[in-house]
Amino acid sequence: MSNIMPQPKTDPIIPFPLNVETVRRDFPILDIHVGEKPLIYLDNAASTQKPQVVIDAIQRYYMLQNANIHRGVHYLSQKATDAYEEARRKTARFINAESEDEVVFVRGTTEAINLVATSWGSRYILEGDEIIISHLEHHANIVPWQMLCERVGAHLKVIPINDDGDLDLDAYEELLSDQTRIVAIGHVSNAIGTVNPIKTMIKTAHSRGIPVLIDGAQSAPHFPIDVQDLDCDFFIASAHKFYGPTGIGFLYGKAHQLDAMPPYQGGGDMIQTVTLEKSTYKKAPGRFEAGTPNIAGAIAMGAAIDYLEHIGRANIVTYEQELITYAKERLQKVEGLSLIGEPAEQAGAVSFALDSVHPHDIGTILDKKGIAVRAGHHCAQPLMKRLGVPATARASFAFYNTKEEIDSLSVALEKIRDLFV
Ligand code: C6P
Repeated sequence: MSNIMPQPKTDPIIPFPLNVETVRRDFPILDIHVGEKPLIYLDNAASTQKPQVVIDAIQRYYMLQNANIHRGVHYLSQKATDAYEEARRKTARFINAESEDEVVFVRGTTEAINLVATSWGSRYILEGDEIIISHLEHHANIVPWQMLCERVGAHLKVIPINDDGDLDLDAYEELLSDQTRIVAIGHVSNAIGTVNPIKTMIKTAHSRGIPVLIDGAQSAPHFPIDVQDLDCDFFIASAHKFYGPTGIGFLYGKAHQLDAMPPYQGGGDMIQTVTLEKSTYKKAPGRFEAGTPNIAGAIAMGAAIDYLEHIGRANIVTYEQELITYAKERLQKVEGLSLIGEPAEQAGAVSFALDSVHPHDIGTILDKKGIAVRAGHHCAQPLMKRLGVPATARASFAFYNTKEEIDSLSVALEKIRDLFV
């Protein structure tokens, strides 16, 4: 295993080697058929399926715990508050944060990056300052920074990539300047699966006193994350990509960063006192959670975290690496297929083109065969432009996928090519 692939050393338990047939039974949706065909779900980078324990957690919440939190003295409110705060402790454990106060619940990755760009940005970014992102980013890690730059007259600098889809680290070092205020990079590319050497990149930025935000939307589902070991200032992920529900995710921020940031939104629950003249705010994380949050979502995200720990993060890394290696080998045997991006370290997703067949046609025909992939620009238009393609077809994997499913995908692609050539 490589030196930049995060190692599973923080796992509390490694219960058994991953048995995919047993694991699949935890996901009721994997039994459905699309028309006559059994579902083959290879769109996990967009959103993963949910195990029964997560579905149960949502149902249990509404059947037995439902009430608003942090407000009531009654039984249900206290129960809901306890469960919500327990989910915060689980999330802190999931990423090895020093304290649960460093975990803010948000709607997902997009909201978290907007929160930092708006709140942290309003405190620290001035005209002429520079923000560094990379050419691999998802729009969620581009647009909020562009909006901030437009607001204050700052500049966005972009780390280039090579033709394989790896970051140019020499160019990164050259981009760091006395004007750089923050580096915001994805851990794993959603479009082509590049695993970036973020630990080294964080160290380099920190040696110049520059904080680093990591978009972990595509790494949290695949690797154990240790924010203390990474030493990142912010780490962000969406629960729906790691087997939890939609509409919930987390923003990790180092305590000193969060405490220095003004609130993002104002309203109930985020205040200490309100008069008609002035309000004072709670400390983090409360000051960033205005209004009634997604209580059921947070609790169910906690259930997803428990589930991942039960499967064993080390098991997941080992199994998924085998799967992606197999996928690349097998897909390359399909005549006319070319992989888009061949990064040194790859996780989660494989993008490809098939002769002159449009990716949307690939996606539509595969769907008729029960195979779900994503076709398009994957919310990474600058990356598509850099790679010289308008769109790609993308297969993305979870630990419930099998080599047999990859074989079925490959056979289906061979047939699609025959149709068009
Ligand atoms: N990528 C994909 O199919 P939200 O939508 O807020 O949960 O996540 C946004 C996001 C941010 N960063 C990265 C690296 C991502 O991959 C995503 C979501 C999905 O690739 C939907 S576009």
